[in-house]
Amino acid sequence: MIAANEGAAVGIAAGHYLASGRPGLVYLQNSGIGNAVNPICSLLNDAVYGIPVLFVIGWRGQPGVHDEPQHVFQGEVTLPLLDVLGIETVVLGKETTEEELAAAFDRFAALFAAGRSAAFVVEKGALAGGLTGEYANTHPLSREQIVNTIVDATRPDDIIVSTTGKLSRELFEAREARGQGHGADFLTVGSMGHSSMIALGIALDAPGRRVLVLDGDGAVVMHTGSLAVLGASAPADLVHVVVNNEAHESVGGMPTVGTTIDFPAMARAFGYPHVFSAADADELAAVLGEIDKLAGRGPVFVEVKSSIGARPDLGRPTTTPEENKRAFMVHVAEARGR
Ligand SMILES: Cc1ncc(C[n+]2csc(CCOP(=O)(O)OP(=O)(O)O)c2C)c(N)n1
Repeated sequence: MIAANEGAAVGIAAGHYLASGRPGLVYLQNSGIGNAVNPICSLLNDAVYGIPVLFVIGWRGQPGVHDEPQHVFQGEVTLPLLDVLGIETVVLGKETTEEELAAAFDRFAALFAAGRSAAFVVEKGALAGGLTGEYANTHPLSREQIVNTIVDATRPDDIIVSTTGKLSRELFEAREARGQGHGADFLTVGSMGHSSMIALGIALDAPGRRVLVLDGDGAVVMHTGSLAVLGASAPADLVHVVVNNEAHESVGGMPTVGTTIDFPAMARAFGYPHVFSAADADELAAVLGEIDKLAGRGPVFVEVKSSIGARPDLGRPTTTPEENKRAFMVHVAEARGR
């Protein structure tokens, strides 16, 4: 079962234990430990209910293994963090033997019997195989085409906040291809699900500036409550675009509940006064034209349906997050002074 976020997964596993007496297994990337901290401390811990869960945690940013900047610190603190959270860990690597694995399961079984949780922390490449499913839908536009179309429809003063995953990489490449520089874009390389709130913070402090959020369906599902706050805050020049490919494409394409959500109805319910949905290039062009006429009357919500996939040779930002922050702050300040 694919949860809305890692804390929600802990909730499902806890419910499973309460109903069956058997510990649930929660599989996550270490980026999501933060989302799980609250239910680990105040639900699972044996000072509270003592509900056992087996965590299987992918270790991005393991010290000594090169990884992207958003994984470096999280990778460094993964084992100490789990220790502080009272979760015993066993690291699984390519060299882990069957005997070591069996011993770990014995140890974990004893912990579970005592209402404690435990984690396998999985090094890169330790699990053979991988996901075999092929994920696809019938939407004609790729996420990269959508990003390029939106970039071409923006004005020099516009601010873009883009979501975690390949969308931000595609935005970076779109700017490179146009020789435009990257100052207008805040690439939310980590902090999945928070780009719309970063944009809200910017919009409240930079009134009159158009702020576009380029979000993902998985990211929106992860922290949907934020959209209610955005709708209620009513930033007049914020345009919230959700590229809905019905999948966590950036990390393997596993499905989200993007197919079952009526995003336009949701946005209306959350108080966005102008709501659109586009499923192909013509519809997207028409919607972007409409949005131009709505200056100062937002927030505007746009769902754009997207196929699942990315270019195999898609690059990564060649500037650091720190450089991105500095250039972005200059862009926001300069345009504010105009
Ligand atoms: C809290 C957290 N959990 C998991 C991840 C790993 N992760 C990075 S991108 C991504 C998928 C994002 O899905 P979506 O927003 O639908 O965008 P798509 O990749 O489909 O463009 C995931 C799960 C993360 N970075 N942070």
